[in-house]
Amino acid sequence: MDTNSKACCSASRHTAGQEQPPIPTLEVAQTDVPNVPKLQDMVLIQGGTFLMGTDDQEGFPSDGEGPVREVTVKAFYIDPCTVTNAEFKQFVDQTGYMTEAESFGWSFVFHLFVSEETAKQVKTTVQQTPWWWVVEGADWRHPEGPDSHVEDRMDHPVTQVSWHDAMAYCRWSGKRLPTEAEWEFAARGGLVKKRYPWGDELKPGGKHMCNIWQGKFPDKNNKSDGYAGTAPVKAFEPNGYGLYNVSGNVWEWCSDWFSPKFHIKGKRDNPSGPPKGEARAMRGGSYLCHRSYCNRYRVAARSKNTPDSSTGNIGFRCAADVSF
Ligand SMILES: [Cu+2]
Repeated sequence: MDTNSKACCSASRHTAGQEQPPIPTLEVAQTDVPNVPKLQDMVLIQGGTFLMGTDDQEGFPSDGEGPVREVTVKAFYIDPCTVTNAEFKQFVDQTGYMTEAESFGWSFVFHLFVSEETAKQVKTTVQQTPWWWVVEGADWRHPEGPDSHVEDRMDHPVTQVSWHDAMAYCRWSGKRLPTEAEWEFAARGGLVKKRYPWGDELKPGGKHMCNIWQGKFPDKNNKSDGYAGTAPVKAFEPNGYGLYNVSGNVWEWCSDWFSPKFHIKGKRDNPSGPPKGEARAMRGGSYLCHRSYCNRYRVAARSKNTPDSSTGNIGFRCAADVSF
């Protein structure tokens, strides 16, 4: 099999073959004055020039991981962690915001997490990635369907949030999504041309460094890293800049439109991606990534999804400008 054509481990809304209701309105109410970001809780990245991308043989050239190129980013702030369920709840409590999964009435849940009861109502799975089931009533509060809840994992990353939802949260918090270049600069933690945020070896000294899949994808996860689904946002060691879980755990939305080619000729000074597109970039891989199928927990790996899509393995991390 051509490994370059392997799909990523997430699923997009249009692949479910469901009839789509009209695009929901996603504006946060006008009366909500955006908060001032708490910069003291963020990591200041000084910016500079770095080697972005990879020509790694283990990579997916068709994703546009290469070529390795010099890219410059300006100074910016980034959150050490992805947004948690607790933080997202605060946003929803204050604004009454309704996510896209709630508007559509369903979201994608990984098959092993669906209860027997909920499984009875599942009619649709994704053809190319049959481990994604369309579950009615799945949303950020109920990531595995109506009979699940996040109350015992408020310090885990929020999931089942679309790119639009992430943008709404960013507006409310006074922050923004990082560009792909900023994300990769920060995720590398100061290391140069390394495969992972901590170095070139996946498990240095046999130690698990991130939350990905162990076992046989997609049916047997032996959880030797301690987790089948999401892990708390501060699980595992942070990278050299103090960022947690840039590899694995959940995919992280970036602000760029995704293109596998645009960056080859695009500007390399604070690049922000193509002017238009169909899907938004995501970085970092997730707890579903496995060497045999989707090793996109590498720091240069890329993926994409449509901005209205949500799954149980996509979340986001916020950034902010240095001056306001
Ligand atoms: Cu993956």
